Amino acid sequence: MTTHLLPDLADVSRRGDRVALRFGDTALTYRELAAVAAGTASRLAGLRRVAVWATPTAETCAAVVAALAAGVAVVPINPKIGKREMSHIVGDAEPDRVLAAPGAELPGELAGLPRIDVTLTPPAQPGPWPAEPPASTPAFIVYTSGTTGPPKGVVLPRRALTSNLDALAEVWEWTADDVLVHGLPLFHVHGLILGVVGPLRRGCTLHHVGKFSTEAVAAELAGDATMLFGVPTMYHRLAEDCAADREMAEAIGRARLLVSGSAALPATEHQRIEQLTGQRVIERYGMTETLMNCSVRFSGDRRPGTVGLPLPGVDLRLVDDDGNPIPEQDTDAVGEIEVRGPNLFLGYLNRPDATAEAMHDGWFRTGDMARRDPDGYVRIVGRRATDLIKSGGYKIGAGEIENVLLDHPQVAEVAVTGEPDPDLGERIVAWVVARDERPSADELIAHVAEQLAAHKRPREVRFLSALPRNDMGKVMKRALRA
Ligand code: MLC
Ligand code: AMP
Repeated sequence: MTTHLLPDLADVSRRGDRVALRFGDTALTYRELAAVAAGTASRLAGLRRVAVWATPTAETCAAVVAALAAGVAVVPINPKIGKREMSHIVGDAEPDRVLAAPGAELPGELAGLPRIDVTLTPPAQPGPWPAEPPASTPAFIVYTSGTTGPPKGVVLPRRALTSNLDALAEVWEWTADDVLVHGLPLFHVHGLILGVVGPLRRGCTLHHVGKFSTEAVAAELAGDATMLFGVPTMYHRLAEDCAADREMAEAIGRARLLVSGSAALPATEHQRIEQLTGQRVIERYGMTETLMNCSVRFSGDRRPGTVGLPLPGVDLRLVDDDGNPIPEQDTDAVGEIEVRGPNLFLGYLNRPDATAEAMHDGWFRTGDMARRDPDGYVRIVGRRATDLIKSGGYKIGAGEIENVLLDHPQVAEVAVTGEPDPDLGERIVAWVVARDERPSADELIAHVAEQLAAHKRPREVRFLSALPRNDMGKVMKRALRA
């Protein structure tokens, strides 16, 4: 028997008339989505990978489902991507086609690829759903920032999706009766794999609000939505607005499940949401390379500041600085999290060196530091690399921004750091030593905005006469932050 990645789309006799997706006024049932996707899938047969212009729309979901049906890997593209990232991704992934909504204007190299417009009109005679590809077939190539250099393409096989989404369903008691709401972007694991493939695999309904707003998600939870997915910045904004709006707090309180991830949810925020809405947020911990590793169970103790237990099927250990495993009973020790299981990626595209470096005796090195509570709950306490910034739930490599700023003719030296921010978790700060003529902060921010995605722009630029360096000449970023 084949296990389909998307059983309710492969066989619409199961739940065909149920709404699969709703974006604003646009809704598609399982039957309609299956017909639209099968039509596009027939045009993708035999291709290796396709880029998808990942606007928050039903067309993006239809394009992704079509590629998954055809067994063709999806490279989701942030529609606010900058020029430099675009050149890198198109050159590195070499997509055979680009899939986009009709009328969407594609920039740069993407516009040069053969294009397939994805419409929501089902073909007159929808073809059959293609046979299920092997579980090891790449499903997605998601680009993620490292500490230095351009983003790396994380190749995720179908088995990572099926095993991980089923593990989440088990621990969250997530069923076809749920209605998920979120306003996450559709070019990362959180919004796209958990937030779109997740509900479609469960046979439940997704209501996507387009651009996130507290009002939009509250309106859905006041209606028939049962679950909310968000990053801590979204929960921070919900807490702020619920404090001023009783009706909003009541709407959020009606949810069956509020899930936070992609960055640490501060314990104070967890407690504030509980006080305002009566709901305790469930925190889960994941990564592009591993999908989800840990979560608090639906029926478990929702303690603030922890990401709960490893998911079924995921092996997790903490290792010390020498790479030796720390015994589970040692609840004082802090170590790096390493994981193993069917949830892992296949490797970084075209980067066997980086893939090998990320592995340790068959375990994936996450770079996240944690300790364990006596009952095994994992508490993330920090990150190994100071050059990785998490802002609004986006991972941003300091080196990528530094390289762009160094290309500016008036920048002599630069260091980029993340500073604590009550809304974004961390905000990007650029420390700049100017040449003879000092550019304005706005000019430098605009320079970054042209080359990189919008969320990689520094929020602040601070000018210095010299950067603090150690005896080796290396910039001491901790001294800057202090
Ligand atoms: C940014 N902007 C600036 C600026 N920096 N404008 C002027 N000067 C600057 N320095 C602009 C942006 O272009 C945007 O414009 C607006 O300001 C806000 O930028 P933003 O960074 O997008 O923030 P905001 O719109 O406030 O959105 C907050 C947010 C968003 C939480 C909605 O950060 C978000 O969607 N985060 C989700 C990230 C995510 O999905 N991560 C998952 C990774 S997967 P405009 O025009 O757009 O308003 C992963 C694995 C796992 O981590 O475990 O899940
Ligand atoms: P990304 O590479 O964008 O997938 O980001 C993955 C990183 O996000 C992880 O390595 C963690 O540092 C961070 N992260 C994700 N979820 C959590 C969480 N619940 N708590 C703390 N950090 C998290």
